[in-house]
Amino acid sequence: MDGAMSIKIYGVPLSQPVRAVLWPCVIKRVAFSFEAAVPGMGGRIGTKGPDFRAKFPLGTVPALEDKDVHLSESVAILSYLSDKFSWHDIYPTDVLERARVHEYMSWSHRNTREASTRVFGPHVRPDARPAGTSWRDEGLKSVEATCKLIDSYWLQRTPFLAGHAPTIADFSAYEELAQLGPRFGKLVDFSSHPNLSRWIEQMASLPHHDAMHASLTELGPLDPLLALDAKQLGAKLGAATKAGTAAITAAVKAAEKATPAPA
Ligand SMILES: N[C@@H](CCC(=O)N[C@@H](CS)C(=O)NCC(=O)O)C(=O)O
Repeated sequence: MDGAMSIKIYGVPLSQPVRAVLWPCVIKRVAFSFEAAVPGMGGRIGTKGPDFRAKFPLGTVPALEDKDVHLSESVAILSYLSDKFSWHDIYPTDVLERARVHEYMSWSHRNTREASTRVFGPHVRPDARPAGTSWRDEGLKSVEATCKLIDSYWLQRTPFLAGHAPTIADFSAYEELAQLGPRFGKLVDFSSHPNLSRWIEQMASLPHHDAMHASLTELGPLDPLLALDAKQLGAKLGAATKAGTAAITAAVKAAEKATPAPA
């Protein structure tokens, strides 16, 4: 394993930016502990609780603690870890390739991210559900526009978003989009976007994919969640979180035991 066990990553497996950080960490076999921090909750393990806010005033997950370093925001965390551990393949040092990573990631905040804020989130968090019925169709329209642009711009030019191999941009984008697709939430069909469809399959074939997405597999299709009452939804989210956390913890342990990857 790479690095001392001083690194703690806070979050829950159903959070997209949390998975975008955890997945490369498991692939790269960095030693870390996965600490529960539940978005929107107070108390000892909630992002609104005083302990979490004292360390991470931005109040979001993922959050990283590395001895006296406290860092929020998935892009900042991924670039910190990549530079710290010299993960030059997933965070290229080539000036243009790195600029392409940042081009995508800067754009994604008001575009790809809406797959979660406007579609996934309201399915799993009634408190984040806008009034009326149009939110879903409007959200899905924005996801369609995002898919179209990713397909015809970045993925038309190169097999992955910033070049010929996956970078932190690809991990981030996959986590936002795949959760809605045929493998998991079953709300979006990517088949009219050939480059995006090919890319989704390539990302899904990366190591530890299934373990990192066990929470989504357990959650199942998103549509039926809208018919659940608060207790039923809570039970479903609890089961997904439990399955996801167990699979991620097992993947971290398995990676610890694996022979070191070539540098
Ligand atoms: N731009 C942030 C987004 C983080 C974010 O929105 N995380 C959500 C969970 S997916 C969260 O922590 N929300 C806190 C809350 O709802 O109170 C990143 O990439 O880290």
